[in-house]
Amino acid sequence: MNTYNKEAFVTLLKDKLTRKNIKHIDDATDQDLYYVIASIVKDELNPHWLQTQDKYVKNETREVYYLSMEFLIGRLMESNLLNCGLLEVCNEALKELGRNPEDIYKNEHDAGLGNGGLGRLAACFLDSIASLNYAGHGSGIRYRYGLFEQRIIHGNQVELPDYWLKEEYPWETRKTDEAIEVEFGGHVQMHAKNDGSLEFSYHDTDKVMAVPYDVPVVGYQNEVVNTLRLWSAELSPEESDFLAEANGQYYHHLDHTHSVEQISGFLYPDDSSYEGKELRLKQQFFLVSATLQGIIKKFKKNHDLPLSSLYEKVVIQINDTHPSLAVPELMRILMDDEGFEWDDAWHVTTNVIAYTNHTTLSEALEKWPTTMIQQLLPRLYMIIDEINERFCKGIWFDHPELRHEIPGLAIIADDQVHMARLAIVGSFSVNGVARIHTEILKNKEMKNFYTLFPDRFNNKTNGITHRRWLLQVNPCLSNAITDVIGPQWIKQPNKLISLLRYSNDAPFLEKINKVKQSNKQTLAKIIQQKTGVVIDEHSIFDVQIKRLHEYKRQLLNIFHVIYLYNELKENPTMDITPRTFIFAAKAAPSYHLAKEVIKLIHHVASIVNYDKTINDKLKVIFLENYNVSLAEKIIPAADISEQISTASKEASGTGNMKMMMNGAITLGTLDGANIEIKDLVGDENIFIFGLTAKEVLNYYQHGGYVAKDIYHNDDRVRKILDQLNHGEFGAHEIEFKDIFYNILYHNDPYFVLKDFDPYIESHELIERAYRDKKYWQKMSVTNIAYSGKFSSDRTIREYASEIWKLR
Ligand code: 26V
Repeated sequence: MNTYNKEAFVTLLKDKLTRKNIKHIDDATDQDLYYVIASIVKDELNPHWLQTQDKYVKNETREVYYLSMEFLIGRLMESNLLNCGLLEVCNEALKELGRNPEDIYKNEHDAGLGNGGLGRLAACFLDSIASLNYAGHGSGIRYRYGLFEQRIIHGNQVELPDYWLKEEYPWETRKTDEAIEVEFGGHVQMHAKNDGSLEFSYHDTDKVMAVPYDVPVVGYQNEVVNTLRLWSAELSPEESDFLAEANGQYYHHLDHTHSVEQISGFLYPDDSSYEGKELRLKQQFFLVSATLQGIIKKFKKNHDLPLSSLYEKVVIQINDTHPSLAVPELMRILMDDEGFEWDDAWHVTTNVIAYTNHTTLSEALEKWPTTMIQQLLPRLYMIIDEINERFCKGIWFDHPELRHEIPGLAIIADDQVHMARLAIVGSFSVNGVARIHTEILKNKEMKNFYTLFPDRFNNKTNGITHRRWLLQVNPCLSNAITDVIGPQWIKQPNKLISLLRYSNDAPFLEKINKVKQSNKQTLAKIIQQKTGVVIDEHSIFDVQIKRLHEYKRQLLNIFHVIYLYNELKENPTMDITPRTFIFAAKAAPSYHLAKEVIKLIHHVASIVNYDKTINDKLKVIFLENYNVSLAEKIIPAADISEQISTASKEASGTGNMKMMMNGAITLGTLDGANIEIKDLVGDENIFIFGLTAKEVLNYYQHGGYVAKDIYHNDDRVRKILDQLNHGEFGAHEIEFKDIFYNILYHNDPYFVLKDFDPYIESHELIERAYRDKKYWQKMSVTNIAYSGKFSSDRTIREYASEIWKLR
């Protein structure tokens, strides 16, 4: 893509600095340089951005729109530099100027427009779509506040607002001329037309402008630049004028402006339990309506085709049910604005929309109260009602064997709209995100829908972009790999498999080991800076980084730490390999038990880390404010990747893939994509323990598990729980009664005690394995070698060929 060498880049930097900042290089702050480099990158990519869009128009290319309430893109500078082919030269130039690239890149605010896995997946997908030369775009919301910033005060999580737009965000371009009006509320009038058909019009609606801000999505050195379009809510000029004219209404004006701007005000931070909050519903409709209207406008402009063939040129993938109002909204536009009959509109809609499910946790399933949709979106409610009527009638007549199942299938039931049901009925594809997850959807959670629509269901195992999660975050490992197998793996990650030939190659293993050691050293420094705790760089770095949820079982992890500590206290000379347990996790602000677990981890850390009698054999680290940038520092340094969810609960996981790709060994349950990792690397290159999904589901269905029995029979477990209950742990007197009660009196809903013993056993195996350096390094290389399958390039190819039908 580019032709700069170091000298030319230095000249360019200086030149830009003169023009933009009127400064000499020696006076430039890190921030000045950050913006100057961003401007160089934009000069480089903008022409390609325009060309890419022109090419799609000229070739009338079929395009995919990835609709998502979340895009957890993190920082873009390094990845844009990398994909433009400028990363190396820019780093060299900066070093030549005596500047540290990292200090400069960190001036970008980490864009946290997502909660966790689902939002990061969307970001990885965009990277792969562009890098594989597919025509695809993201569509989301430009939240003024991203996911809260986490601070820990006396072990407690405190949330601070994340005002990420405080400084200019260089990657976005406002497109005022492409703003779109979105209408809420009002009332619907029906008129009979001459031919007897009905016409619908809306009155007294609240109008909101959706203003797009476009962010470039740069393909890897292929001159493709796609678009991530983020919508911002503003008062429409018409409303503004109207309000301004109304005398004495100044405060009403302010108030109204405020309530409109609230729509893109903040990202909802709770990904664990669904709450029927009206503002969240407004956000969803805002995203969906603006996107669909925009798509149709563009279709009419660029194609000389009737709208009835929309599905030949456009496919819309909805990321979970959050954008599932796309189904009734597309119906509305086609019927009310474009004059389609129901059946024709339905044919188009159900051939355009495809739905991805990301969870089977019932607490997270979206169900909106009918009254709320009726009030906020009266016309959409009528359409949903009609879809439901037709769907239920269809079952009644065409599937009499399922008649008694209708209450569990109906889109509207118990005065609620079941969004997953709406999404399934209104789309042509329904996919899960890992093999086991899709099987659970087909055979359990969505069994009856699977009976009705067997061809609709399919699996697309998640992936991660190896460009960010290996090339960018672990350049030394990348170079070591390229040195032995050549650079083809960068464009074809499956080629990483050639590393198997080096899994016994002593010099290569030594090199890999050196890289890991140096990454661990770097992380140790960061840990010391952030927490003051000095850790042993040669200890096992045991990492669990993800949102805090009961089902992810950070509690099981910290119980094991307490157990080890208790053992060491009894036997201080015990010969164990030193361990560093590293946690990072945000809890939803209202998730009480999750916050208690954070507090417990800190409490354990405060005792273990300062207890001289255990000779620094154990350290517990909690890094606050987990986000993409922090993940980028931790992952290259991990030895053990903790993926210990209660089997059946973690749809896929993607952190598991990131750590595998960086040479960590998975310690995991047979859940999500862990199973597919195990199938590839084999039992001897992974540590698997615990209940299977089948066993878990069986316990839920038939009972038979009594947590108290384990408490009474296992001294190790009883000791830990009593320590929590009585505040006897260490010298401090902090109790964790809620955790204690949840386990013993709510019968340990996530099987922490049940899996405790096999978990301890696996840790013992790990300890032994780690002592044999060669053996460990071989495992590590084997994991890297097989990780190519988990590049999101593979995932996106599958979406493109099997669902999107892109060329
Ligand atoms: C749920 C909710 C519930 C209601 C309000 C707001 C909100 C926001 C986000 C979510 C997300 C729940 C689903 C989710 O994040 N699933 C995760 O998706 C990952 C990507 O497919 C997958 O790797 C994880 O296993 C899965 O938990």
